[in-house]
Amino acid sequence: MSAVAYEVDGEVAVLTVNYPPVNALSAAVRTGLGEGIERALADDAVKALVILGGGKTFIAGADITEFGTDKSQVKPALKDLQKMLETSPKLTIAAIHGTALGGGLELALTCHARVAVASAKVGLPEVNLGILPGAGGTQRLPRLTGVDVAIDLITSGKHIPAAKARELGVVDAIVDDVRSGAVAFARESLASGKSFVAVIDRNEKINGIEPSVFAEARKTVGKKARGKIAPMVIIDCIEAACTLPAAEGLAFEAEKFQELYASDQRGALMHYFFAERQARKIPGISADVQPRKIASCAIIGAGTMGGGIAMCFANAGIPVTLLDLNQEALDRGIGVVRKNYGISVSRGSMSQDKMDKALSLITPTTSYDDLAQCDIVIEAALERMDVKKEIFARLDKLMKPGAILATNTSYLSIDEIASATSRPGDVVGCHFFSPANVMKLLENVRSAVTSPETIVTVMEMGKAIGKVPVLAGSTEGFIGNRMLQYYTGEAEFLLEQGATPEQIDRVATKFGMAMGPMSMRDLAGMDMAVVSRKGRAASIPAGERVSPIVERLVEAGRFGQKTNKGFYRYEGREKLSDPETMEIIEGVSKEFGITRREFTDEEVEARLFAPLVNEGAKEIEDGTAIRASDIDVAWVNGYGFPVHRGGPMYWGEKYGLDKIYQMALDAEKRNGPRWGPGKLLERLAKEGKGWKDA
Ligand code: T1G
Repeated sequence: MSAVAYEVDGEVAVLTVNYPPVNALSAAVRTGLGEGIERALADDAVKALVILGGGKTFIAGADITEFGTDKSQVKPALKDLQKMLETSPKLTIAAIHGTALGGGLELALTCHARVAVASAKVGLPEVNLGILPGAGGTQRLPRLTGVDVAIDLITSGKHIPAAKARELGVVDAIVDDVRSGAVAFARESLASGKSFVAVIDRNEKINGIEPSVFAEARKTVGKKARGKIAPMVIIDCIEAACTLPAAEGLAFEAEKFQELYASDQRGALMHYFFAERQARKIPGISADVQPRKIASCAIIGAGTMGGGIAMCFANAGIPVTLLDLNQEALDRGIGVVRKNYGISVSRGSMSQDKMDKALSLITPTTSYDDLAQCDIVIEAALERMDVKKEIFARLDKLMKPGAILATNTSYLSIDEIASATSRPGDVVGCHFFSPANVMKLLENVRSAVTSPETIVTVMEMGKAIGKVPVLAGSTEGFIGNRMLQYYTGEAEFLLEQGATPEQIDRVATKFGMAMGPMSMRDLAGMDMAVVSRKGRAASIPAGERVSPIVERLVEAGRFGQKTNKGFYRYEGREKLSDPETMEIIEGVSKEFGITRREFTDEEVEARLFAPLVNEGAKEIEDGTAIRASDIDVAWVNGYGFPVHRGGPMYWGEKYGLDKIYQMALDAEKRNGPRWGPGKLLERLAKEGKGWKDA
């Protein structure tokens, strides 16, 4: 059966793509479309063609799963279909619902017109895969929207709603029903004898563009790109659209597409695309385990985390009851939420009525009784086991049967917290990352007895509130923080041995991290780090040590940004080096009899990131992480690891697991037993294998 259904409705041929889940332009779809278009063009009774997506969406792009396979070479190619449509003597209409993305939108741009239902979205998100719209997107979109909008849309990959697309001229009409609206649009256009100019032949918006427009764009986009190469090449292509004849512009784009396709970044970004979706698949839980409905949420603790988590649910339209026993803390918490929303509104990233609606969904209370009927309660109180067990014992008695009892703890044992209740199967960790309303990662943490239904529920919930969920086992620090201690620990050892905070942070940010480890310490506040390190001192084996640099800085009153000095000195937003920091660091080197030396940036980079890979391998070994790619998803979304390097495990495999293994042996000698390699890494390194063989 063809992947494209063909029907004739009066004088209009309707081609419906049926290739779930997203009607990607697979070989089957391209074949079906080619046959359908030829059939319509050959039928004299047919005066117009409508191309439609069956199921939930229009065409969401080329079929990424076919990339690099023979199927991607099967004719007709997308460009052949585009040529048939763009030169068609008969009217061609793209009828859009769901999302028209990438090659899907590029196909639509070669139709004479595009109609969409109001809920539809369009976009060219290829940049997120490390490539660019290689079927004319960089040449046709600017001809409709103008250069500035096209640069913003294509370098960001964002999806825009149908109304905005209509305003920009990407869509010609908004219709109520995608199919009948498109057929009616075709009939009206035929009846009125309306003529359409092919998008590729419209030049009024790309003529006479000053070169400074592109120079300016390279500056602004370059800052946000943080080492990604595709955005800059996209600007080159859009500039070519403005400076070259159409055919040459298309050829230029095709050449640049191939260059990007061959890049390491494309490999890493495609790895990440599938990794994020794979993370939602939990082995051992059958597909018929249904998630419980989460239509209401309770949060305990109106501090920074509790308020941020409340915003996540309110933004998703889920009513939240926010509890704090202390009215003043509750008022402060609600005040912070209101301020955060206000900032979004003033920045234009949120409308006033969206803010008002979200705020109306958050109900503050000081009474536990108000939580009883909520579908999930998330505890975001003090990071102390005794406090958490007391709260969970109380929730156990209070919450309705079937409610999910979740804790936002960042490293405490879920099993132990669950032991305070009579329903341990309903207890789970839902670890959000600060600021919770911004950071995408939701680290769901299961105990040994968390039920499959509870797991499926919080994984679905994560996606529903716009997070990227990853499931972790409950070892100390779960997936992310357990690895983080080795990254920050090695950074501090490097400081003792001769590196400087400036060098370490420069190497980390050049690698693509959102922020270097020393700056991260200053932002988070080192006084807090000293408290939690005291709490975890028991887990440091005898004979091993942690660098005391952080403690020494705190003793000197250098907590970080909150005291205007930490590793750096802060004057307003200015971050400055401070000789006092080096005195403290050199004092520690002396105290431990360490002779300081110079480090190359390459050595600092390897020393910073290799321990992440080593500990990640141990997490796969002990089941804390289901798969290496889950660790990549956690670090990209929770710790600012550069997505164009695929994640720490992807990077480590490319760097060479044999080299990582050797570095772990060296670190073991230097820092102690916890730093040595695990059995899995040793096996993979010695066998020359990768994570798929884990
Ligand atoms: N090709 C193949 N499979 C795809 C796919 C695609 N383009 N998009 C999604 N899937 C799979 C996905 O792996 C998952 O599979 C299932 O569909 C549901 O996805 C020539 C060269 C469309 C907004 O980048 O943004 O066109 O895990 O969980 O949340 O210039 O999927 O179920 O087995 O994400 O409802 C450009 C990428 C391609 C769009 C739907 N297009 N996809 O979101 O579902 S390159 C894209 C998305 C290109 C041209 C270039 C989202 C979505 P499984 P999902 P969702």
